[in-house]
Amino acid sequence: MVKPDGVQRALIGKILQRIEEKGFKIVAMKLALMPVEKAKEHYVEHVGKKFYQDLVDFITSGPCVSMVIEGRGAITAMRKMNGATNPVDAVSGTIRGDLAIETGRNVVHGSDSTASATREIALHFCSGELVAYKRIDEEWLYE
Ligand code: DAT
Ligand code: MG
Repeated sequence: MVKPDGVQRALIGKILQRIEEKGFKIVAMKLALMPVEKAKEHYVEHVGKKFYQDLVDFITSGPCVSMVIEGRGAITAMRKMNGATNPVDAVSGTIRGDLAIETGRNVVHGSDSTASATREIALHFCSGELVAYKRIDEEWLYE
């Protein structure tokens, strides 16, 4: 997900380019303003933490671009491509390392496990919004 800061800073294209060039397939994508109730559900694991309210306020402060990424090892690889939560710790070459400064404005979200991906996909997309298709370079991306 490209968070509201990424959308406002016109970084959608740059972020999508990294994902496409890596070889991952975008099988669903939308720009939407997240309703507060959905934001609370999205960040349910952080309920009770001191930054929770700021997180909900921020993620609902403008549109996000949500997408479903498919590819071998996509969850782990996307987390690595996103970089460490605190951009100060995110290495160069990662999205947060290259494009962000503070934890609360770290440009992207990525599901951290199969379980959270399943939960988050169901929260942000209907099953009919996921599109199965073949990319023409797949046989050059996979052995
Ligand atoms: P990530 O987004 O890398 O999965 P997370 O799930 O621990 O990180 O936290 C979700 C978001 O909450 C994170 O992207 C930014 C914010 N956040 C995390 N830890 C924070 C902290 N200590 N202070 C302020 N915001 C924080
Ligand atoms: Mg997380």
